Amino acid sequence: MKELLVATGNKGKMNEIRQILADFFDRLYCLEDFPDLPDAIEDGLTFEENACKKALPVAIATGIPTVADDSGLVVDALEGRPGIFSARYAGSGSSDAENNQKLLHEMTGLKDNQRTAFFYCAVALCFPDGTCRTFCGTLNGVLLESPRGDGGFGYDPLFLIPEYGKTLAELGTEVKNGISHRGRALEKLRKYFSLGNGE
Ligand code: ITT
Repeated sequence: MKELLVATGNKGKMNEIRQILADFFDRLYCLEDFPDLPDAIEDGLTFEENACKKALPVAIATGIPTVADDSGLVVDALEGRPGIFSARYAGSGSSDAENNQKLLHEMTGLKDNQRTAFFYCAVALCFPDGTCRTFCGTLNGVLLESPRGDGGFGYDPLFLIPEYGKTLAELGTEVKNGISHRGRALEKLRKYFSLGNGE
């Protein structure tokens, strides 16, 4: 039986990951199935490092292969900020709305051609024996001056995909998963399992 635990406290991510992986595993667990696990300490310097820090202790504690996603928005004109600090850009415990507000403030006055950015996602797959692999994906876009759409989560309402003329919050989860940083990273993970690895 193919089992996987998805170690994230972010409901938006969990929804997307569930949609992408549900048909592939016999059982997908989430952190709520294991309420006594300690919180991850995300003090790594890269997305990959933080993804492993979230997944490895959980895999070891539960005995179940575990994935975690560390992701964020990388803005060219802000020298890569907010990057690995995307979830807490406006301060620890900040909401998506507060982070978006701060981003808009930092980007005030930037012209269209200075508003390019990409999302980066590192997915770590860790096993109870202590081994880990990572898979990454990116998605390019342009940041708008005001939010559009109410789907998705995080910075989605500001993130325009020029090819579609829509923000990620306007595209719907299925389309988003087909093109997103997270969708691409998880596609690589699916391929890894399809080749008979990790069983
Ligand atoms: P977990 O660590 O529990 O998984 P988190 O939200 O703290 O949840 P991260 O540390 O990886 O996760 O931070 C990711 C942040 O980057 C997230 O909170 C959003 O602000 C942003 N982000 C990542 N992927 C995104 C996406 O697909 N759409 C919009 N914003 C995204």
